[in-house]
Amino acid sequence: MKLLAATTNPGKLREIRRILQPLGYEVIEPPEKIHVEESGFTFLENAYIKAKAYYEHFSMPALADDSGLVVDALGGYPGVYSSRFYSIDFGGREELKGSKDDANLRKLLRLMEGKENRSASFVAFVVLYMGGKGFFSRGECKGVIAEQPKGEGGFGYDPIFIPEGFSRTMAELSPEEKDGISHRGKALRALSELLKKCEL
Ligand code: ITT
Repeated sequence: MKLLAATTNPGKLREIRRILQPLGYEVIEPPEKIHVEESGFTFLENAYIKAKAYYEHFSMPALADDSGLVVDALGGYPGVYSSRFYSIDFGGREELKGSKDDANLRKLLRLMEGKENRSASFVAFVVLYMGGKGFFSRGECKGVIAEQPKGEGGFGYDPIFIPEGFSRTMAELSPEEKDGISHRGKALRALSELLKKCEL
């Protein structure tokens, strides 16, 4: 089955491909960027909005992932604001020196200074939309926020997230290790099971 990856994030695209290809899906990169207003208040709403927008623009089954880091000591932030956390009012804006990912990490570490409870979860909702029909699933990976960034792998908040059962950050894990425990890995494998049951 051919699926269009409804994302502009190259880190996500790489992982969606890596996880779904061995399960028999061909993951297509969008031929052009489209702008989609993520106006939802939940991961599921935003994933649905993106999948539907790509389906309507490119006329093929579209798979969206809306995900983020949910930090307990910050009342669930950055959550749905994960990709633009540096720029929102909550906790004060962070200056954009270097990449967005760096600014997001700096802001999160600043807000976590002195916090004893460092527990957090990566959460992903994935939606496959194929016109009239849609399927979704969810995946979660629990862990803690590290004191300092470490590692070169992955993307986004990976250098400051230590998954449960590990003493390394997500950015220090091999791609196979990350996919085996990640929110995205869990959500996509669950979606694949669902599609099999529906004989799709
Ligand atoms: P698209 O909407 O185009 O897919 P995006 O990056 O804006 O790209 P989201 O709105 O879903 O996607 O934001 C997800 C953000 O959450 C992402 O930019 C990272 O900052 C963070 N994130 C999600 N999954 C992650 C992962 O596996 N490792 C590290 N950070 C992750």
